[in-house]
Amino acid sequence: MILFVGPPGSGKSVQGQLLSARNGWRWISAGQLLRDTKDPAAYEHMTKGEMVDNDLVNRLVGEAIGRAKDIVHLVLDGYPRELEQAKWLIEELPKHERSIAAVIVLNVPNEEIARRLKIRGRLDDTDEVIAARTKLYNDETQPILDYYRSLGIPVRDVNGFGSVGQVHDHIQQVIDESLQG
Ligand code: B4P
Repeated sequence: MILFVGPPGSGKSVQGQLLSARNGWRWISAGQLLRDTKDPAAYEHMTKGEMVDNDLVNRLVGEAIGRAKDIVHLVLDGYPRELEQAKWLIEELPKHERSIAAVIVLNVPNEEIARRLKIRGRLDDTDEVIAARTKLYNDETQPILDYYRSLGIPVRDVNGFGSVGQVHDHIQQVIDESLQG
């Protein structure tokens, strides 16, 4: 399993889908799973840029991993978003006979993020909500990366600024190295 971590607008979903399509893997997006539930409570949190309850997110992610049992590699995008989720995943994966091969961290400057999300214009892409989501990302991500590093899981930074194709090529290269190594 490959994890995609990055601030809102960094291209996690775009790159996760591209990578999965190219390699015959499965893309699992926590945000998309949540939007698909049409759950009113989750929806309210998401439109404010807040984290949705762990119980719901964990259940959705666990079920999605379970449905992908015949797929060689999974690309998990937007999960974990806090340390508790990161620990839950480590406990959950052996039940599915999976492990984390690499964590890809997509780095993109704030001005570029603002530009991308303005173009996309999703309901949670207002200035105020983007600021809340970015703050949450900055507060919650480092402990997750430190935790995974402490377990010996490769955490690889990738420059997410550039064309979709350029970023994809870089990610593919980093993943090929991680899967070989
Ligand atoms: P997500 O759906 O994960 O939304 P996101 O962080 O904005 O990333 P997304 O993947 O959609 O955007 P991307 O960067 O690919 O989460 C939404 C909400 O769900 C969260 O705020 C939270 O409320 C909730 N949630 C999700 N996961 C949760 C969890 N684990 N626990 C609790 N709550 C959770 O792309 C953005 C835009 O950039 C796109 O329009 C794209 O076309 C463009 N783009 C991408 N790459 C580009 C490039 N190279 N150049 C130019 N534009 C590019």
